[in-house]
Amino acid sequence: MSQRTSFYKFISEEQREHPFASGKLTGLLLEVLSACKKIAHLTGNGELANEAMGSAGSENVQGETQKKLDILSNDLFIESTEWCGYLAGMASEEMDHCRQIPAVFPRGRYLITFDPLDGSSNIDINVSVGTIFSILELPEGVEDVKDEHFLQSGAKQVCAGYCLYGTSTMLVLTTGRGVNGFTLDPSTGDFLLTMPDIKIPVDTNEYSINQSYSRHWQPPMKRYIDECLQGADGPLGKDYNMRWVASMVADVHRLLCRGGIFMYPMDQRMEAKGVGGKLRLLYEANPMSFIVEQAGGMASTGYERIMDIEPTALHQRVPVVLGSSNEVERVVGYHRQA
Ligand code: P6P
Repeated sequence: MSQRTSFYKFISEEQREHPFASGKLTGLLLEVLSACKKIAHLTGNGELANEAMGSAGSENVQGETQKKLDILSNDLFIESTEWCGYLAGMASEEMDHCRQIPAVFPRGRYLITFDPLDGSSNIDINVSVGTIFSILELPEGVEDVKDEHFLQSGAKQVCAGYCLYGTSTMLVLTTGRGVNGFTLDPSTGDFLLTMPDIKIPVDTNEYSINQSYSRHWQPPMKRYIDECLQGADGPLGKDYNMRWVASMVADVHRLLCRGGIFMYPMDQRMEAKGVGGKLRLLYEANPMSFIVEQAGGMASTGYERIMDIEPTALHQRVPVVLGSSNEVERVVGYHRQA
């Protein structure tokens, strides 16, 4: 029998350390995990479930082609959590507007934003994808939940996490007291503590960016990547390695495990379109920033701390530079100098 700590035991012990904890967050997280297990099963079938593969023939609010699994995962997440009585409303990458919990279910005081299947463009090539989620509190005195109630800075998050559907299924979570990783034991369905108290190394020589867009980057980003490419003979005095999975959950998980810097910067294409970046603030940048900061890393747009941004729209996009703190500091310094 495994001697490892189950997620339920871990979160119950954490809850006991909060004298005023009601157990509502624990209850919500258990249903979020139930949703993630179902999504893990769905994505794990791959081509065997080919009715679930391929395009759904629709686009989401971002103008991105929706995969059938995007929509199936979104619906699974809603069905698994909306009934639990701890939520007031939900907002997803796959839904134009927020969804208030239907009156048929009891309503709680938590809000959840989520990307049900981040990196879904990788599904057809069997590369890791994941679910990202962020939990906020419904503002005092609000009864009818609207999009505006989700527009809270990342500093207001109560909890953030992701589930990575990779060679194993892993949950990584923070409630503001550090970051812990749990691996799904397929034989029991339990998430077991396998990466306690994750800390990101402050230095790195591994960067993660989609280099094919380099001609569009702003000067500070061009300067940094050029210096990385100069290696040990250049101003940074060391050789760098590059990784780009094109699945944020996978790229961020790697830097949590061994350090690194992940960047999806602003570029001229986005400026021309008047959008703030590629990645979405409420359900990609903010939850990942909370996790990275709680693991001792740093998360910036290049110009400001991501978790300080006051959101103005549900699907707002921002530039992202996050990971090993000394490396992020350097990139932020280049932006400031510019
Ligand atoms: P590109 C996936 O679609 C995503 O939102 C992130 O998970 C990932 O980091 C990024 O977009 C990949 O973008 O332009 O390289 O395809």
